[in-house]
Amino acid sequence: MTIKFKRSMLTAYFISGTQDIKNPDKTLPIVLTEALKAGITAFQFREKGPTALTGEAKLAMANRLKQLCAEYQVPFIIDDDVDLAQQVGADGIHVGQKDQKINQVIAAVAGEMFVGLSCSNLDQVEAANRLTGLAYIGSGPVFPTQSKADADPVIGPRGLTELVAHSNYPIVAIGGITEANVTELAHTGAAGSSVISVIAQSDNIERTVSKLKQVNY
Ligand code: TZP
Ligand code: MG
Repeated sequence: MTIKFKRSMLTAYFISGTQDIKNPDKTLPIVLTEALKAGITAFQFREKGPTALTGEAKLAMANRLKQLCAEYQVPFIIDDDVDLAQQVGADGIHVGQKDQKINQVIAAVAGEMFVGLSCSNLDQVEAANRLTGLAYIGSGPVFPTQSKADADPVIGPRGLTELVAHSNYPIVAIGGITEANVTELAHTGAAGSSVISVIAQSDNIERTVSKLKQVNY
């Protein structure tokens, strides 16, 4: 049984691949388990870069992470890999503007899982408004990020507010969000925040997740 999309899933959305775990004493399943215990509301498996798992190892990791999410009834989302998402029965798939065409992705997974799309400017949000079958949008980077080499220009909380105002879909903020600056997202109208490093490299995941969940959007 896949989990259906709800806006509240975007409140504290953790994104990670094995490349994002820098502490040699931790693994992605360990960090994810801590994050699930702390109350994250969604998880995206985003395996990228020169150390990325591939083939059977990526499949095995995806199955393990999906099982952990299922134990906490938290949606398991795969970044940019429709085949893998279908193989493991993911709850959602997330794609960027440079990934497989969004229309094709929506058609391929219709009725099977929900779809999220990255939009970093008004043109992209307006194009997304013309689609049917999209669940949510991810927008940013709101702040400078170390986690994505080819990130688009920083949009800031004001840019985020503008995109939210024009979007037909709930928007989750992304990029450079920390325990300190997440409060700047209050009153932007975003549905929540999505983060990599602030959880993947946290010294106290329980505290980090609770800070992310305190914001009054
Ligand atoms: N897309 C825009 S910024 C970003 C992605 C995937 C990276 C977010 O990572 P962090 O560590 O939360 O800044
Ligand atoms: Mg991508």
